[in-house]
Amino acid sequence: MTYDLLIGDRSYSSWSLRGWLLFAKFDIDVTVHDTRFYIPQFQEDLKPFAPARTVPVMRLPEGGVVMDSLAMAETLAERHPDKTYWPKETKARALARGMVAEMHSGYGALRSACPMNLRQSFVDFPLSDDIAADVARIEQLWGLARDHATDGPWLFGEYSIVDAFFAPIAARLAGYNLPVNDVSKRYISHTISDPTFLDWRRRGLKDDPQSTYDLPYEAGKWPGPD
Ligand SMILES: N[C@@H](CCC(=O)N[C@@H](CS)C(=O)NCC(=O)O)C(=O)O
Repeated sequence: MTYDLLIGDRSYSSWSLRGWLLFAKFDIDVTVHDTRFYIPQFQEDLKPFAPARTVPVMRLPEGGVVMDSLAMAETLAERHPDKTYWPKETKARALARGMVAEMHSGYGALRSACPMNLRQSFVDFPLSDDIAADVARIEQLWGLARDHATDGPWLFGEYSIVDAFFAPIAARLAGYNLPVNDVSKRYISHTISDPTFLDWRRRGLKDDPQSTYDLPYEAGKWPGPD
């Protein structure tokens, strides 16, 4: 028996990407169930995962539903102590938990103006002060994380929950062509070139696009590898 995971549109569902990375990057067996937004079937697909109302949501192999990406992350970390879901070192782990919590509840300006869209970039997206403030805060935290990093290219060196949670942020910074410093550029490039991310993105490209995510900016090619 494996976990079951329900996810939404791979090109657009940032929370689904986070939830899926929690399995894919840590080599945890899972049966993935796909649904799509803006179709009546979405509500039907959610029913076996009651009481969840959003994706991602997972079911434990023994039964029991865990909704919400943050609850999923904590549950998987608790159930798989052999995997380095959180950084091992105490101070790094404290910062990592705070970063994930802040990501989960924060960066509203960036998230609402720049919905994740892995199909294309927006070359002339206008940067507002609110979005610039979110980006500055994210870069501050990424810099602090790198100060704690062990060997490795991820925020704390080795891949952790923090990287799963910031992957869609990295994709937004790249896709909306937002100005970032060199540390961020390297991290973003690493994130959107990672084979696991590429696998997710390629599968999403096979779906029909959702016009809801069209925005009135000049569209360009996706900035990462295909
Ligand atoms: N706090 C939730 C957010 C989940 C969420 O908003 N999911 C979106 C997709 S990215 C969704 O299911 N939207 C469909 C709806 O609200 O009907 C989490 O961390 O999992």
